[in-house]
Amino acid sequence: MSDRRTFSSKIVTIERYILEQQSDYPEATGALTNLLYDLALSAKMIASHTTRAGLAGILGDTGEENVYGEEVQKLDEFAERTIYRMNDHTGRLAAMASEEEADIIPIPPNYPTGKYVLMYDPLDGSSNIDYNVSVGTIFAIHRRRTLQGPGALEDCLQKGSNLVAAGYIIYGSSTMMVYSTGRGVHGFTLDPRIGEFLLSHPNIRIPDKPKYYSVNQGYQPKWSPAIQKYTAWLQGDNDQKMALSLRYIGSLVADFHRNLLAGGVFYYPAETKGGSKPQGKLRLLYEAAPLAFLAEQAGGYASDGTQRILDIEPTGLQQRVPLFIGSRPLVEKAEEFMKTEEA
Ligand code: FBP
Repeated sequence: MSDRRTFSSKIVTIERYILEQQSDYPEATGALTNLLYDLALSAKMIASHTTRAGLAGILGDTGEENVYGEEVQKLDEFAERTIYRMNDHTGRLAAMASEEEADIIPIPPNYPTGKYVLMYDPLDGSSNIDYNVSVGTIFAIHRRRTLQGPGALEDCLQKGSNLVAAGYIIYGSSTMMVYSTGRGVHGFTLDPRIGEFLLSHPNIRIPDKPKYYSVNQGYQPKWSPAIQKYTAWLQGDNDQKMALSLRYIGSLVADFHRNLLAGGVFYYPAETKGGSKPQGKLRLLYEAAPLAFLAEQAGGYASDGTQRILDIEPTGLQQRVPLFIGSRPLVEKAEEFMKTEEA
């Protein structure tokens, strides 16, 4: 009989881990725990489609357009429906809001409401689905502000620093769920043989020595001089030792995930020279703020170039912000370049 001590690495499911974390909060009601469970289950259902996307007749678009006039991919719609159906009847939520919808999503009147609000991007990077590139789901959880009954817009328009929890699921070579409840960032890999998310990346910290910079350099002519100089600095113009390697997938969750594990910076700047994105492309509530929460929990930082993403007071559900996120020194350097430009 082999010596059991040789393989002592604990097998920890996400459910068990969430429950263990909850036990540190004697006052906890279990609502947040169960909400994270439901998101993990939604992820498994979506993953069961992404992993066989080419077969499942789920490639391509639905022929409909979303609030931004973008084509809605079938998988997008499936992900949207799955997350909604998993959470509309549980009594844990006051309201939801989706990157795909113009307004907040009320809880059906025949179901009870609860103390949290769920913001989500059902399938980020969806323009990459047909090319078998990793895509992701991003979620953010706030405590409601309104006292009771149906949730309202003000429950959703909260600063990132108020977040109770945030995370993403990446549907890539493996499916992973990475989240934080404000006590570190933890990654779980889905084992399709047993259908369980198992702890694979406890306490993720962004490495001190960065490797990559991630930006769509195709837009460079539309950037401000400060961003041009910043990009040159990342390429080691001033100090070759600094030169980072460029990696850009064009799927935010995949680009963020790589830099979280390997060290680096992802940025989607504003286009100030005649571009079509004066505030960048990414949405504050569904993309920038939840990932900023994770970045800071992993020792990194996120900024719009002039201020901390988590301090930005949202003005609308579809608000876009320029985003610089990842290794703290690299993001602070972007702020430095932007400041010189302002001076
Ligand atoms: P969607 O929310 O429409 O998927 O757009 C977001 C996104 O695809 C991000 O995942 C990615 O970082 C970015 O847009 C890519 O934009 P671009 O093609 O302009 O580089």
